[in-house]
Amino acid sequence: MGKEDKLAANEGIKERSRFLRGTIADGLADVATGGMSADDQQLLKFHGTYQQDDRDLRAERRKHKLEKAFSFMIRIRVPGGVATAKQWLEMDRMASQFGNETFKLTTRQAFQLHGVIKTNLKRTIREINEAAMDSIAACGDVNRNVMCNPNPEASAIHPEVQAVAQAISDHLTPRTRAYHEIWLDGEKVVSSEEEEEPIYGKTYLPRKFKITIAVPPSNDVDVHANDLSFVAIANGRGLEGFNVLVGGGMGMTHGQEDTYPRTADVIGFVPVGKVVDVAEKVVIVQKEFGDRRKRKHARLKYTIDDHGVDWFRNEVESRLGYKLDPPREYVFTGNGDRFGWSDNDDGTGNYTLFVQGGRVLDNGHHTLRSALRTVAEEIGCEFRLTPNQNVTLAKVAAGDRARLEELLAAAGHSRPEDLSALRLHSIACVALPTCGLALAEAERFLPDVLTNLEEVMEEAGLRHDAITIRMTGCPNGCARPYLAEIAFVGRGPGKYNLYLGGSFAGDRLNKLYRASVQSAEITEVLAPVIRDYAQNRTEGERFGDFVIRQGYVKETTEGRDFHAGVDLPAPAGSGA
Ligand code: SRM
Ligand code: SF4
Repeated sequence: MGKEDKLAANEGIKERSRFLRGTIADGLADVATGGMSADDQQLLKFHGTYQQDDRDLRAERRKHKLEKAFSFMIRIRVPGGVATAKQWLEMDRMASQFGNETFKLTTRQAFQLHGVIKTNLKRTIREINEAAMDSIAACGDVNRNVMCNPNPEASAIHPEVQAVAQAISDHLTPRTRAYHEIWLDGEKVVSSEEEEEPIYGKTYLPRKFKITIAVPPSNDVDVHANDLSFVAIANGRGLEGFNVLVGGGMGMTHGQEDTYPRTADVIGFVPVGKVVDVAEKVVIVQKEFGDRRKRKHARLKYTIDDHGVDWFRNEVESRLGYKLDPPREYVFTGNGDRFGWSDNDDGTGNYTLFVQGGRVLDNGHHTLRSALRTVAEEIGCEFRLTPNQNVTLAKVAAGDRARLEELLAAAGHSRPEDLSALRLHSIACVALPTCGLALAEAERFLPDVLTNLEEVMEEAGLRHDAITIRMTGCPNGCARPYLAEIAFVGRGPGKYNLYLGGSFAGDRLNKLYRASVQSAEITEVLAPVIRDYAQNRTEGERFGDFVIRQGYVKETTEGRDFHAGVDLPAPAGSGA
C-alpha cells in the first residue's frame, strides 16, 4: 500500500480506542509523569482536554533536565454561548482552584481553563459536569460546540434559534459512555459491543466538524469559517426556517498551497422542524467521503472541492429523501459584536462589553474578573459568550443597569464608547505560552499593535471607523483571520504574514499583502494604507473593499483562489 493510500495514524487510534477509552484511565493514575501517552493525548481531545506545556518555561526546564511543565487545557461547551450566573461563578472558582487564575472566552462561545495539572484533571471535569456543563466533544473528530448568534437585538427569535442550536448539539453529541466512565465514575460498560455510536460509528469523523447558526443581519458567528451553518430566515410573524451553508473553514499550512481557507456555499433552505435531520445527513456524508488518509485534507471544505457542490447536495438529499428548498434572500452587515445596551421586549436589557482577547482576569488596577464575579453574585443575569470573545450580560432588570455600570467602572473597565472601533473589532487567538502550535505571539501582542495603530487611526480621523482586525500565532486560523479586513498570521518568532481585503461582513477571504513582517515594522507597513483610506475612500466604503479597489491586493473570490495573484515586493537586493 503506497503512503498516499494509508489511513492517517489517528484513524487507527480511534479504531483501537474502544469508543474513546484508550488507556486514559490508567494514564491518569500514573503519577510518575505529569503527561499522558501520545495515543491517549489524541483521544483526550474528544473528552475536551489537551495536554500542553508552558512554553515560557521550556528552555529553563530543558537546562535543568526536567520534564516539560505539563498541564491541561479544558474546553467547556456552552451551546449558543448561553451560561447562567451560577455557571460563570463556577468557572471563576475553578480558574483559581485548578487553573491559572484566568479563564478564556473562546472564538466559538466556549470557556477554556488553562494550567490544570494531571492530578486535578478528573476532579475538574467532574465539577464542570456538576455545574451542568460538559467538555465532551469540545474538541476531537466530532461535531464541536454549536454556535448561535447571541445578538440581544433579535430577542424575539433568540430563544427559538437557541433551542435549535441546543437540539443540534444534543443530537450530535457522541453516545459513548467512555466520558461518564472515566471522569464521572459512571458504571462501566462491560464490552464495547454494548456501545452504540449510531451517527459516527467507531472511527468517528475524519476530522473536526463545526456548526453555527446566524441571525441576519449579524454574521458574528462567521458562517464562512464553518463546515455547516444555518442562517435564520424570519418574517414578521417569526422564524420560518434556515438557509443551509456548507464547506467553510480556515486552517491552512504555510508553504502548502493545496491547503487553504474557504468560504461556504449556500445549498438550499430548510424549515425549522427539519434542521436536525439536515445536520445529521451532512455529517454522515462527510463521515463517508471525507479523506481519512491525509488529515490536512480531511475537512468538509476539501470533500466539497474534490467532488463539487452539486454532488454534495445530491448526496445529502438522497439521504434525506427530499430536496432542499431554494435558498432565501438575506443580507449580512457585519461579523463583529454589537456593544453597549440593547433592550428586550420584556423591559430587561442586555449589555455587551469588550473583553480583550477573551481573557477574564484581574490585572493590576484592571479587575474585570472580580467585577464580573460580583455581577454574577449580585445581579444574577445571564452570561452570553459572543463568537468574538466578548460577553453579553443579558436580561438585566431595569433597576440593575446603573449598578452594573458602576461595578465595571470601579474595576477600571472601559466602556465600549470609550474604546476605538478598531479595538472593538479585534480578536486574537491564545498562541503563546500554552498553544503547542504557535509560531508567534497573538493574545499577548495584539493589544500593543492596536495601541500603535490607534495613534495612526486617530491622526487620520478614523477613531470611530470600524475595521475588523485579527491576529493568530500560526496559520491554523483560530481567530478566523482570513475573514478579516486586516490579519496578522504568525510565521515565526516576531514575524507575521499580513493579509488585507476581507469584507466587513465576513463573506470574502483576504489575500497576502506582505510576508514575514517584523513585529516592529507593523505600524510602518500599515500606516500609509490607513492614511490613503482616510483620504481617498468613497462614501461608506469599507477598508477591505478599499484596499482591493486601490490595488493593494487582488480580490479573493473563493478558497482555491486564496494563494493566487499574490503580488509581493521583490526582496531587498534582488535587483528587480
Ligand atoms: Fe483552534 C487547534 C485554540 C477556534 C482552527 N486551536 C487549536 C489548539 C487546540 C492547538 C492544538 O491543537 O494543540 C489551540 C489551543 C490553544 C490554547 O492554548 O488554548 C486552539 N481554537 C482555539 C481557540 C481557544 C482560540 C481562541 O483564542 O479563542 C478557539 C476555541 C474554539 C472553541 O471553543 O471550540 C479556537 N480553531 C478555532 C477556529 C475558529 C472557529 O472555529 O470559529 C478555527 C478556524 C475554523 C476552522 O476550524 O476551520 C480553528 N484550531 C484550528 C486548527 C486548524 C484546523 C484545520 O482545519 O486545519 C487547529 C489545528 C488542528 O486541528 O490540527 C486548531
Ligand atoms: Fe494556536 Fe495557531 Fe490556533 Fe493560535 S491559531 S491558538 S497559535 S493553533
